[in-house]
Amino acid sequence: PYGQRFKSRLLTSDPVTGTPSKGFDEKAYLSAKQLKPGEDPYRQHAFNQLESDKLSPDRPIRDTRHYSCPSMSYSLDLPATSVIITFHNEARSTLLRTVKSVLNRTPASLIQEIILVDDFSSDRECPPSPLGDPRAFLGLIRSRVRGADVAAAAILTFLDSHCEVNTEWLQPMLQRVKEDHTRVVSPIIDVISLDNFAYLAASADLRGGFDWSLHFKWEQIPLEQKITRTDPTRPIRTPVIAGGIFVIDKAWFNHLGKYDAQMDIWGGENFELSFRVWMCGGSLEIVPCSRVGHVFRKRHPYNFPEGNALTYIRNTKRTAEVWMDEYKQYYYEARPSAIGKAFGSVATRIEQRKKMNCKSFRWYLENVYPELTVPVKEVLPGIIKQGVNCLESQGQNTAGDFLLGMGICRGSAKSPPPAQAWLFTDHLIQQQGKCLAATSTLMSSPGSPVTLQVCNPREGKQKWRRKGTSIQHSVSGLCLENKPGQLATSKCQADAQAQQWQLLPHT
Ligand code: UD2
Ligand code: MN
Repeated sequence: PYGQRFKSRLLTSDPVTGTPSKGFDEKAYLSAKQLKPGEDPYRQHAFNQLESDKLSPDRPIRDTRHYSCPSMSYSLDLPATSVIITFHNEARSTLLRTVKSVLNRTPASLIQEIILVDDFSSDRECPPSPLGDPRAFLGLIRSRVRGADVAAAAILTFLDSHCEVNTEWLQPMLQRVKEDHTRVVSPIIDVISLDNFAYLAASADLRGGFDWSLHFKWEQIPLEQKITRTDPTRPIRTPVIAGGIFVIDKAWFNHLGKYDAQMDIWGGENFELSFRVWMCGGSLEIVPCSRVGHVFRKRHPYNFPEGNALTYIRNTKRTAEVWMDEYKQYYYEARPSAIGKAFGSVATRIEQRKKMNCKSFRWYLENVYPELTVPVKEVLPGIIKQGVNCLESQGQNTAGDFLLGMGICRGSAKSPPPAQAWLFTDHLIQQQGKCLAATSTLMSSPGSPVTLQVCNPREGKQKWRRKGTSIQHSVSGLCLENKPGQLATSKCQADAQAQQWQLLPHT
């Protein structure tokens, strides 16, 4: 019975006895778990179950894709996938609608199977799960690994248990993974209202981001990318994925070490997987022509045996300890309650990282997520020297712009005149609240003038880093150059005199 799979139809046979069934009785399944009169419809699932129960499992939803998506064509031999849905005490109407939306909106040839992993639901009335009967909560992370391990297809597709997939949701994602098996791809996640179950289009300009406490947030794609984005069907590179809905090559998932099986219940696994994918040679992207709706909730409708805060700390702390190198200090600064908390052993995960020869977190920050600012900590006052000249501020012009130029060094490194004294913080080069900035809108094109602006630690134009004797603009990767008459960014050249800077600290 453990080998039984649902072949594009719901329960064609009893998973335990193998007896062919007369098809799946949706009505009986749904009516067995209806709300009692007067019961709070939000209590059990943290969404309005009454509204969900009213809707058909086959309800139509609006096609929310960009109008140029329907004319896209995809390979005729896309690989089939195993869809894996883990759930704990999911409402029957939402779970059934998730499964039926997949059956209704996916070509049968692309679905090898739909694997439902019942993570020890307390309301279970079904026969024992084909995956065995855990005597305790596995949590969503270990449940997904159980599902992935039995999956028969070469491609895995994960879904939450309260989703509705939209028109042609799967093809564009399978296409990307077929072209390059190291890509891990997500759809745009539309919003299904937790109050009335309306299906609402999400913005197509968002990607996954986070702060140093490892708190996930949706953020606007950087302005620079937005300006150069001419094709709205093109995938969006994302530093992290939200976690629940993605497609990954099974062999690649296994090669990368699946999930950290010592993470409990919920949370943090999306960072761990995202860092791992990027740092170990893959990439993460959001495919805008794929849309999947999801019911976003405001609270967890299930209990955490150790409490929800401690579990989140344990999971994110394991992530920080394995993947964030020296940058983990910023995680602890942002989440001091994690200091000293137990998190189990991460030895085998670190070993796995070494074996795969993964890149550093510094590499990740510089190449994948330069917009994440390192908190200002060390402040080194000093001068910035080239030959006999020093970088200096030169007042304001009549238009009110702050002027920057080179002038002969005066005083000493220890006691420079105020106009030649700079503070080098982790990212900013500043003087009395004004910061060096690559000012053109398209900062990645060489030749952008470098001037002074009022400091804003979140402004990509103002982010610099030292690289040997050069000063590199973090976002564009271009180098600060002393051009005749003005300072500008330029293609980095190790032997260019005009790009060599001595940073003499004022100690
Ligand atoms: C988001 C993700 C979710 C997961 C989580 C971080 C989306 C749309 N959702 O939270 O997939 O990555 O962030 O961990 O990106 N479940 C179990 N066992 C448990 C707890 C939950 O199987 O012990 C199931 C649950 O029924 C659901 C899925 O796991 O199908 C995700 O749980 P959620 O919906 O409560 O998480 P969500 O959407 O807030
Ligand atoms: Mn969810």
